[in-house]
Amino acid sequence: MERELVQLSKTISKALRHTPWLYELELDEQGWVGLSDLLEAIRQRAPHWQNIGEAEVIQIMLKSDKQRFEVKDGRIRAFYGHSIPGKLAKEQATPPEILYHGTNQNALSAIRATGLQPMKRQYVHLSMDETTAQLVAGRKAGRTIILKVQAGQAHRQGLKFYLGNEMVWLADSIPPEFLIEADE
Ligand code: HQG
Repeated sequence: MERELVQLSKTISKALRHTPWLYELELDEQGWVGLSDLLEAIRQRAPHWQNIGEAEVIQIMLKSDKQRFEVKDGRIRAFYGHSIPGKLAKEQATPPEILYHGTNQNALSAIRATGLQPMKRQYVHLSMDETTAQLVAGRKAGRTIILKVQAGQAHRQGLKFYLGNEMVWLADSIPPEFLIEADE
């Protein structure tokens, strides 16, 4: 994706996941804001964004490697990744038997002790396949660690799982007994 669109995508992520108040936006309990309100806020952000419209947002959604945003009925929201205070309501669902989490060596001993925690975000993020987990882990410094998450078993024992997008599942936390280190 062109640099300009990547920059725009990052700004939209900030507005919809982390600091909507800096854009004078208020997310509803499922994370939606009016698309025109978002566009207005972005246009005011920088002179070269004065003509940004729905077309550019759609372009980002089509061209991006990840499905980050959802547009529906004149509204837009981020599928996952939120850090704002006030946990958003996500749709509960039955996860696949196995999910994956990509992390790094530095986090491993804490994860072994306390399980996967959401840290700065609202939810723990889990990947549908190992390749995606590798990409997630690759964003961080340190040796990559891929954890297999026994999601089916955890769900049967009462843990809640939520839909992010087609590749990302969410959970409140994952206790260590449901985690398998890949080379075990
Ligand atoms: C680690 C990106 C210590 C966890 C990605 C991770 C994803 C712990 C880090 C999405 C821990 C949090 C989210 C514990 C977990 N002690 N560290 N108990 N439990 N951790 O960035 O999952 O490009 O908040 O392993 O692709 O890496 O933004 O979460 O390393 O889908 O659209 O704490 O963000 O998508 O890091 O990534 P993050 P994540 P976007």
